[in-house]
Amino acid sequence: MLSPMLFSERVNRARPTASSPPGGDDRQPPFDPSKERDRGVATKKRSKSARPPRFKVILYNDDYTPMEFVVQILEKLFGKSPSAATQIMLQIHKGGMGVAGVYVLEVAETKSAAVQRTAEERGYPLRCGVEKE
Ligand code: TYC
Repeated sequence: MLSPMLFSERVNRARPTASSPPGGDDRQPPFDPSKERDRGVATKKRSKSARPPRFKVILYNDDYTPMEFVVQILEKLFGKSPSAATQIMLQIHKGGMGVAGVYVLEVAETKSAAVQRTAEERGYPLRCGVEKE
């Protein structure tokens, strides 16, 4: 079976090379990627599959969860420094919600579940959710 031509091969073929017969009629017009669609060649950009969508893990404020516990969660589960964790906690406390971290979906959901479980174990009503970036 013929293997599909790589993008780079197309680029290289389209360029005249020293080995091309001089003045021969095998020369091709300059390579124009925007024309590729007409010839049915897949042109999907690599970057699309290389970067899956990201999801924010959101913490919500409440009146009962201790500030120190939220700071601990941000440090232990989200890898924040003590000062970053304190800033995020205060932002949630004053603004109602805040972003603990941004991850691919599976990681975001795992972290959110861990927050929920840890808070429940301690009897705190801390709520956590996942939102597409
Ligand atoms: N508002 C809480 C208090 O005054 C602290 C708190 C901060 C709770 C952030 C939840 O996600 C939260 N004890």
